[in-house]
Amino acid sequence: MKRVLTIQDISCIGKCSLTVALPILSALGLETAIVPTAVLSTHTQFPHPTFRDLTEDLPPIREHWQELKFKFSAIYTGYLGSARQVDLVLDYFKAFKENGTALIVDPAMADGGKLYAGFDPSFPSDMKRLCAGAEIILPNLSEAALLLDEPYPGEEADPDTVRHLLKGLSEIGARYSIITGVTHADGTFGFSGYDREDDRFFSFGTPKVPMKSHGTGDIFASAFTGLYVRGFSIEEALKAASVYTAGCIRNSSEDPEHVDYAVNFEAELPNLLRLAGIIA
Ligand code: PXL
Repeated sequence: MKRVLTIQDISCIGKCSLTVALPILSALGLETAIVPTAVLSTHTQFPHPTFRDLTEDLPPIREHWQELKFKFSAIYTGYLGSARQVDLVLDYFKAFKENGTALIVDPAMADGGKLYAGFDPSFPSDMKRLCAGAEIILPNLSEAALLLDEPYPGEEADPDTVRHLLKGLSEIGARYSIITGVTHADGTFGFSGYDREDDRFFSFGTPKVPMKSHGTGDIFASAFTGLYVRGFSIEEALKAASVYTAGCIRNSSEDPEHVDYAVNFEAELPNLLRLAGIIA
């Protein structure tokens, strides 16, 4: 069984970060190692979450695993709380990167043009250092603009602006830059990407469901990571992750009991397993 490491916070209620990454990667048949960076009572879309910082646990966990010679097919990082955590995560990249270890960074820090509550305005420049060490980065439009210190282009950024942002992101260093939450010219909603080595743009979308939702970036990044590690090409993994994420949003929009702080990713796990070819 392939082993994936994911490093991000635990929001005890909120259906984001580790509480979606772990079930999604496990459902995809991958051994999932976790490094929790912090424990919050809820995600930061709720007022006044508690926050227990676990920064000082990062080095000893890494050192223990190095002694035990653990290997990982991928390291996938999400929400991180500070510049120091970025440096400590870069130490994980250095310690465990081998031929074939995919380094995937979702620079989860903003939405709607604004940094999440609690972040220092200097944090995007720290997250940029982590992106420079990755092979694949998955920012949304807000995060892409912040990483490049450019103005937020709005939810419906035009294709030229998206391509401009992708080119800028590619100069940070990752081979693949993917912007999520893009509305395409035909009205579909999905991602746009750029492969720096092949100088190639690509994009994909599904019919837009008019519902504002949280945690969908984490669902997308987790499903993408799992499908990619299972052997899907980058583009096929991105497309299937996009179809799954859109299904989660649609499921919630049709569920009269859906919560307003997250989407029904659980109900759509069978669909993810079908997309992965695990079940018929
Ligand atoms: O879904 C991204 C995310 C992850 N972790 C925490 C968050 C958020 C988004 O608000 O607050 C703690």
